Amino acid sequence: MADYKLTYFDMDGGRAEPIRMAFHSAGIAFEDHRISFQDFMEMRDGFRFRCVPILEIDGAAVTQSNAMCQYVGKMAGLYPDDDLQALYCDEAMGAVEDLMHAMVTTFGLEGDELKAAREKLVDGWLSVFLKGLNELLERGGDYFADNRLTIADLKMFPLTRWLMSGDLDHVPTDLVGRLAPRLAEHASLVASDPLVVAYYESRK
Ligand SMILES: N[C@@H](CCC(=O)N[C@@H](CS)C(=O)NCC(=O)O)C(=O)O
Repeated sequence: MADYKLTYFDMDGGRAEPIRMAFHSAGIAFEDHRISFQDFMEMRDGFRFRCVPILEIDGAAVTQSNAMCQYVGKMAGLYPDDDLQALYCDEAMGAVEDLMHAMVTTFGLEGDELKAAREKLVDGWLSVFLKGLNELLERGGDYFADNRLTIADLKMFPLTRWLMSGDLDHVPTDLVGRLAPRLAEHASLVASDPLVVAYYESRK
């Protein structure tokens, strides 16, 4: 078995979370290397694209979280075999990436600047992406692809949970429920999946 080391921020969310859950589900041991923001600033020049997550496989670094999701998702049986279903899975993961990029533009802002940026985000790209992701669920049923839990659901769920948590200033906690009711239901479904429950039990 290869030696896996996944480097990311010390948070139960973000781009590394679906990869951690997939490793856990596959029963594949990996080093869950969690770093502080200060660590990141010191290390970032050594990262190929100056960002995380980084997956090292036998010491060789790989970047791009969706590629990692596909790779580990396949090993965990969480990625569709069927090409069309794989396309649906990838579409959802790509949309989540784009939404994350839109959200990041508001990070680091404070006070009135943050409020204005978040309100613009809520009325603009956040609404667009929530409605679009809701549509993907209307197409796919309860899940994004393959009529079952895949790595795309594991990528979406931590973000939905965050958007509904109240931890993001000026993002109303009922926004997801109002604009994307299927997505809110999806978050509950994924949260109660035995795979996800077992992963968070293992984190206690
Ligand atoms: N396309 C990359 C994007 C990675 C990315 O933007 N990572 C963020 C953390 S979630 C990051 O490292 N941000 C710090 C920075 O850009 O300085 C991927 O999917 O892995």
